[in-house]
Amino acid sequence: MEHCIFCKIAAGQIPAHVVFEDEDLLAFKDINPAAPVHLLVIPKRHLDTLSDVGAEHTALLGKMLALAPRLAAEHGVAVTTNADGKRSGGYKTLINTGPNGGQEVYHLHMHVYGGERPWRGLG
Ligand code: DGP
Repeated sequence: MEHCIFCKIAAGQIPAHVVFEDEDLLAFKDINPAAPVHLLVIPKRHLDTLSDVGAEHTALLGKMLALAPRLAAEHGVAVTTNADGKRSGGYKTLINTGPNGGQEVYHLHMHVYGGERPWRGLG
């Protein structure tokens, strides 16, 4: 997509702090972080929104979601459990879809938020 900012990031035409890349996906730091860790996971191939996802994208969506725990571990926000069984850490995954979903960039992306709360606008 010619005017899509995330397509341009995926193509290396504008800079981003990339934290993961493979043949299908790119993950990079959000330019306006709302949490100490705020990453975006995108498919390299353009899809406007989650509403454009069909059965043929099931594996791609699975890859996006499965990347979250890896990114969380690499950025120090994985869920950990102590000897008493008490959990700490953790992160939030979020896909905004359409105007009422708060989507601003129309290239499908999943937010991964983590770190010390409170997070701006996220409770
Ligand atoms: P959303 O509201 O879900 O569409 O969130 C879009 C996010 O994209 C928002 O948190 C800011 C981020 N963003 C917008 N433009 C850029 C950019 O050029 N580079 C990076 N790294 N992030 C961007």
